[in-house]
Amino acid sequence: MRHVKWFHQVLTVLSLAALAMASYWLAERNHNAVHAAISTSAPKAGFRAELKTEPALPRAGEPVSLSFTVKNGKGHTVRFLQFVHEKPLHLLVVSDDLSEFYHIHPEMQVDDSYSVRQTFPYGGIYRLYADYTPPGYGTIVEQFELYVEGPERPRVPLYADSQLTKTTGGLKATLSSDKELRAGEDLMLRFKLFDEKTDAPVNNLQLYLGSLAHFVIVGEDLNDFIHAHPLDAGEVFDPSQDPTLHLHDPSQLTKTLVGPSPSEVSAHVNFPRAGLYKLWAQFQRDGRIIVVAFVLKVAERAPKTKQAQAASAVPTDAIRINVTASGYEPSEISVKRGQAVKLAFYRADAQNCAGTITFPKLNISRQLPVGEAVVIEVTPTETGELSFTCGMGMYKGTLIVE
Ligand SMILES: [Cu+2]
Repeated sequence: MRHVKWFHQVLTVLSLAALAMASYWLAERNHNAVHAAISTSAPKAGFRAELKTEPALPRAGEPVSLSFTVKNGKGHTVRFLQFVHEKPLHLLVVSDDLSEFYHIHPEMQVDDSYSVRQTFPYGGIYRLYADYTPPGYGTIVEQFELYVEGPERPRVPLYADSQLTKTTGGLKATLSSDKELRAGEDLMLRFKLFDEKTDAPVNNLQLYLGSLAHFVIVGEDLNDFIHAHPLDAGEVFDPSQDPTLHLHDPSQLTKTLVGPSPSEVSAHVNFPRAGLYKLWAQFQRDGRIIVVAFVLKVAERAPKTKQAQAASAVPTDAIRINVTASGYEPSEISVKRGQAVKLAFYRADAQNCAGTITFPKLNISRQLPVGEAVVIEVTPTETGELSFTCGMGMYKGTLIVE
């Protein structure tokens, strides 16, 4: 009899332990599921994108829906995102060793989210960069870390390329820079493109999402992200500008190049810090997207000369306007009609188009070198709004003249 009692006690203890372990396992699994996608960036201009994945815990080799819902500072869903480069949202995805790269486009859904299906080939950590533009605001890039369950592949170590000519997809690309690759410098990266077979300069590039190329650059710690585009695309036919065409479907509004393409494309880039960066250059040719990747080593910032220190100083009687990755801060300034006002634009880091400032109504256009305070003096003659924008009209600011 005593044995039976002892046996029951052991059984109870064992089943309690099993129960505890099962609930711990379940909690752990649920914990992982809920947190498969973690946002790694702060809200910008009050906007925040929420990422939901379906299934909640993505598995390698199985399709997963990535859904983004953009909310404004009041927590309201932003339904319509501005079409930039022909898409409302650009999603750049890299594996955490930077050996995998995807550039995909979530589309608007009936629930006002933006969703795209993706299949991750391997398990592990991926970094997602959601690049979107709320109407009337500058471009915002939010980062997410995504954990994918499943077999992982060996990590690919990151080494700087010793030679900067790569051949892929029938295209030979040579990368050069107008200056030594140094952090904080305004650099012009140039890509010379040749046909792999003939070695002749290419002349049949096509526009990809309205641009001759897309450059995506990610720093080795995954936090630094640059999405750059060539400034000049040559002569472009834009159906949305042709009044004889009554086209409303965005897919019919694709811009096309007129005539042969240039064989060189270049873009302004500024690396925020020293270290290794991987650059993916995307070109379109014969209807195919060709991705050429380079690993670049960026040197430390040049020590600031006395002259540079002086140039970066903002005069005491000027209004300082910081030019950052998400636009102008402040973006609205109240001024008095008939009174001269000094505006000191200071660009600490660079996004492509923020290198120029324009006051269209005043016919003012100035370059904004990184690290230099550029003072523009205006005397508004009329009350109302006086707008200023970046070179491509993506960043906007307003002088409220009273
Ligand atoms: Cu895109």
